[in-house]
Amino acid sequence: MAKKRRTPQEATIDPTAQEMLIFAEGLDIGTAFTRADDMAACPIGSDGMCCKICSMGPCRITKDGQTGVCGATVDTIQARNLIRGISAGAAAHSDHGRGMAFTLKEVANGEIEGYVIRDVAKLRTLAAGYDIPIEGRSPSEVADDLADLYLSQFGQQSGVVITTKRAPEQRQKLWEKTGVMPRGIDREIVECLHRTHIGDDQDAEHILQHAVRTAVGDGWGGSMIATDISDILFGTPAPVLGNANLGVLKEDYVNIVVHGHEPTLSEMIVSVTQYPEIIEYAKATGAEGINVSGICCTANEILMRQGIPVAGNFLQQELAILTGAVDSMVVDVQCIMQAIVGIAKHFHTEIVTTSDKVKIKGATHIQFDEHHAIDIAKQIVRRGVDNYKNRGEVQIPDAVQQMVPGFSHEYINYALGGSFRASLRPLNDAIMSGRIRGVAAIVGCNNPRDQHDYLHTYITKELLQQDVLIVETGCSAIACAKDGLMLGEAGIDLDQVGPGLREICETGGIPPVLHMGSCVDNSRILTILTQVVAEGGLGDDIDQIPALGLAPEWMSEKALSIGTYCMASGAYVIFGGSSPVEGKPDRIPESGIVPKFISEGWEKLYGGKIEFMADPDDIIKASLDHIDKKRAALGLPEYDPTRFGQSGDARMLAFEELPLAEKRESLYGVPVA
Ligand code: NFS
Repeated sequence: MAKKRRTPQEATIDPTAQEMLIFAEGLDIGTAFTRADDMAACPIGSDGMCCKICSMGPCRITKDGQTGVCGATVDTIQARNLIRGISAGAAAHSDHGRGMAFTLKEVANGEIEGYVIRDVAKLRTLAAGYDIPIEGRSPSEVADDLADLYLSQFGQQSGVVITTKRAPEQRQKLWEKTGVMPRGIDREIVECLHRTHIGDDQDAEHILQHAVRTAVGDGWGGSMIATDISDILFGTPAPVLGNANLGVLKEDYVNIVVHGHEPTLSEMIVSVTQYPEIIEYAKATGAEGINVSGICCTANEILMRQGIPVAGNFLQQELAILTGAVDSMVVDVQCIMQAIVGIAKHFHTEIVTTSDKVKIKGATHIQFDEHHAIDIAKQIVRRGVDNYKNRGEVQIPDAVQQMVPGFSHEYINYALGGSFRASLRPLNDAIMSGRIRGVAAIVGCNNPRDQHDYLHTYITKELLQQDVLIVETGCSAIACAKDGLMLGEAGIDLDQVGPGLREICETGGIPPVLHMGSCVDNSRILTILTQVVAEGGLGDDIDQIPALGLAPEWMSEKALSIGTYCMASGAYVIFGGSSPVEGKPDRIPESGIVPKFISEGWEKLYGGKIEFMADPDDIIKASLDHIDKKRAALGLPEYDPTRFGQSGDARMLAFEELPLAEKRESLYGVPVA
């Protein structure tokens, strides 16, 4: 029997998404929301208790004591399923990093058009950190060496992935001791597949140890390399004004939506849409111009650096097409639903695939090649312009939210410390005094099995009121941007944030929720945590900081890899929803081994742990308990919001309201007539 479908209001909290879901229903067009309603998740697979790695199966464990045909126990099966997910996530991030490293190499050698080294200072700082000579050398020479060094990390067979040296020293020692220091980024991913082939590693803890090693190679390797090089080539983000939600689509303009993850093509598309000849070309068709916007992490990449508007997060890719206003949706890699091609058939939208790794049947493929980046970007944009005339009726929701993204770790240092003493000292001090109770990184996807954006925004708002500073990336960041939480004003609104956090937001002129970028940019969060440790006063390793990571609406394997490397770095990580290795411990006790191991077992080894929680209030409580526990362990004062909120703008505003005589008295200390 088909499950009951949710109403649009039950499916999403975003009014633009609700509007488009009602519109879709009227046209009898299905979306991820309705498909999720119509298809119940497989109960055995969703507990991680189905093994299909060989053709003796698939084997499904439904009873206590049962094993696979080969004799694999349920914990082995769960561990294998989990590590395969983690390795796929690590592969996706790291392959993105590899692509960036190739681009840097080609830019350094003058082999490709359109790209330049935009952040020479970051290039030199990073290179110097690896003992690459920088004095008296051109940026191209330095970049060539850095690209070689980074490229070698993927195929390295032995030794240590060099970027892990950027972790706190204690952490590196711990990884060495526990045998999870990655040797080469690719090597660990390949080994995941080897170990999980039939007849290999059959000890759940041993399998999962390698999952940790692989994930560290992602966060402190592939992802970090991706972020470093994106900053070098496209600029290190600093705050810009941006806009978010489906209302950024413009009725009178050619709308080109870029979707996926890599900045390489989208940056070129943004660039060519500013060429006079291309603008003229668009105007000749009767459009006012060209409007580029983004979905998912490609959106985050160009938003962070150029303020290009975000049309929406993961669950809005289909909804953008439903507006009828998207002339071209240009996709690269990752998080692209096959369903967009089917939806596009109801409208004039052309889906253009561009990566040699991603083709979708029914889409137009225009192979992107960096050697001809400008020409190909122009070709893609012109096609979008040509398609404008085929538009039918449009229905663009009238909702746009302003936001201020662009909080790279470099900028956060500057925002807190000023240009001459860029430093995280004020952040550490604020945590130590209790003005900031702790820090939560809220990251990750949307999942149509949850109410779209609800968990991201609800948990964020509740933690803000408890003086928890929030940093975000990925689709979580887009959810909170749409909800107005990424504006300076949000930081001074006492209904939104606690009194201590408000003082910090006022002083730094920052929003209470800091957009730190795309999902590979979670590596920025690792860097900040390392700098917090180095700054002093909050312990000597990441696991001592009153901080944690949350992925409330996760769905992708990349999220599993992110959660695992954050855990390995010492963080408590809470995923929302159900665990992919939930098991049925009440009926099948052995299926509780893996869930317990990734929580308590990993905590003993790494100081971080992974848990899955369905109830948002449980997530909030666990987060605050964790922060308070870490504060107590550091000997910091207990969190007490009544001590704060009297400084800065609050005091000024109260002063403004005083009668004149009292104002004078408060200024001069004695009554003044
Ligand atoms: Ni992250 Fe970014 Fe979004 Fe999830 Fe997909 S876009 S890389 S995986 S869905 S946050």
